Order: sequence, then structure tokens, then C-alpha cells
Amino acid sequence: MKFNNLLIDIAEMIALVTINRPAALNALNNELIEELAAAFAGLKERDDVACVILTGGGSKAFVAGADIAAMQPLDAVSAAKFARNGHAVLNSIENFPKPVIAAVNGFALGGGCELAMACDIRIAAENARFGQPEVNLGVIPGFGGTLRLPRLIGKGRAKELIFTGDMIDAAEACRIGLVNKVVAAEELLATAKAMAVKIASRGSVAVRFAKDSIDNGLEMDLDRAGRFESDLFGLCFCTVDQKEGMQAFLDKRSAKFCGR
Ligand code: CO8
Repeated sequence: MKFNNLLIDIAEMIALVTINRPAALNALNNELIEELAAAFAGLKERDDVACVILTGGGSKAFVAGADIAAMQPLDAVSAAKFARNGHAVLNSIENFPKPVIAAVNGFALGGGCELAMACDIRIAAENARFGQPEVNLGVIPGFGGTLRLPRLIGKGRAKELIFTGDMIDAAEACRIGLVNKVVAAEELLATAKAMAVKIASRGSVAVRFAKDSIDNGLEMDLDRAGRFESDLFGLCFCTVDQKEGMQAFLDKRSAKFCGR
């Protein structure tokens, strides 16, 4: 599929997906949301992709939010539809069977912050800025911000960010757990790639099960979550990678995983 707003580059088992609408600071409109959905659906099926990095085109923004010009004339029904489409694509990223790293290279506001939060890991450049400024526009976050932000940083801090609409810098985002680490802008992609390559070298079935257990386990009570984790732990023992990983340890050599 040809994309008007995305660049996709695949190398060394890593897919780099760049949201490329820099003239509008990569703001999310319907077309871009549909392209993101199609891109992730395609990458899901590719055996030559073990990990995805999502970043923004240009030097200023990861994604500066949903497209305000496109949203301004919407009525209630079409706004709810737009929000539901956004939820669907962000859920597909959160549930993507391989790790997704957000390399946040500038503004991550509104839908952009929500998109970053749907990724598994967030690495920010020093110039990144985060916020949920929707109340400044007379609306609330509509792509999962009221749901994922409190789960990530706690209810009190999430309410402060959402109620004030304030922007925070990368250092503050790191301090409150919104991002995993902050690096110099020129090191952002190399840092994200190094992490992706490291993850891709591990047992991919185990990484997938770990993602499943963390994401689903957080939504269950501890008893059910414990049983879910135990079942996935047991399933690991059907894989070639479990036999290889443990044998390699016993042989005092590096494991050669095959993803089965
Ligand atoms: N939508 C559309 N266009 C945008 C957006 C946006 N979110 N952000 C920036 N742009 C455009 C600007 O209009 C401008 O275009 P032009 O050059 O044609 O005038 C261009 O990008 C560059 O932006 P600025 O000139 O404003 O750049 P600055 O460096 O001065 O400022 C900011 C950068 C601070 C990021 C500023 O652009 C800004 O405040 N942008 C809006 C941020 C925002 O409010 N984001 C939240 C949007 S709401 C949202 O995301 C809700 C998600 C859920 C939707 C639910 C469905 C109904």
C-alpha cells in the first residue's frame, strides 16, 4: 500500500515508521489514522519485523495532536466516530504482537501524547514536550488520554495534566514515568534502534507473551492475572526457544533464538 503520510523503512528486523506530515506538525487526520491502521496491520504479518519504532517527521514534532482544522466543524456523531477510529488504531498498536517503541522527537500533544502512550516504551529527545491540551480547545482527550495517562503516571498527576492542559518537558515526563528515558535529539533514533535490536535478539515468543501478560494482567485482579501468567509461562515450554535458551545457559554460550 502506498502511504501519503507515512514512511516505512525495514532493516535488521526493525521497522521504522515515520509519521510524515511535518507542515502540520504531524497532526492526525482521518487519512493518517487509516494509514497507521493499515501500516500496523501489514507489519503484524511480516516475519522480517521483530520490533517497531514510531517517530515523527521533521525536527519539531512527534505528533502535535489530532488535526484541529479537521475537527473544528464536526458534529457530535462524526466526532464520536473520529474518536472511535482513533481508539481502534491506538488499541491495535497497544495490542500489536511485537514491541513498539515511540521515539518522541518533539511535541507529543493531545492525540500525539495518546499515540505515544499506546506504544510499549517511550524514549524522548531533550526537546520533546508532552501534554493533553484538549481543555484549551473545549474538549477532553478522545484517543484514550483519560484512560492510559492515569494508568501510566497515576490518577492525581494525570488529572493535573489534563485539567490544566499544561505542557511538560522531557525531563519532567521522565521524572513522572511518562517516558522511559531522555537522550540528546541527535541520539534519539540510534538509542531507539539499539534498544529495538536488543529486544529483537531475545526470544520473540517470550517477549510477546511478556507483553501480553503485562498488558492484560494489569486489567485483571492478581489471582486471575497470576493464573494467566502461569499459563503463558507454561506455554513457553512448547517453544524451541525455551529449550535453546536454557540449553545455551547450561552450555555457557549465547542462545540462538528462532522465534518458534
Ligand atoms: N492540528 C492541526 N494543525 C496543527 C496542529 C494540530 N493539532 N498543531 C500544529 N498545527 C499546524 C499549525 O496550524 C501550523 O500550520 P500553518 O503553518 O499552516 O499555520 C503548523 O502546524 C505549525 O504550527 P505552529 O505555527 O503553531 O508552531 P509553533 O511552534 O508556533 O507551535 C505548538 C507549536 C505549540 C505545538 C502549536 O502548534 C500548538 O499548540 N498546536 C496544537 C496542539 C494541540 O492543541 N493539540 C491537541 C489537539 S486536540 C487532540 O489531539 C484531541 C485528540 C482526540 C480527538 C478526539 C476526536 C474528536
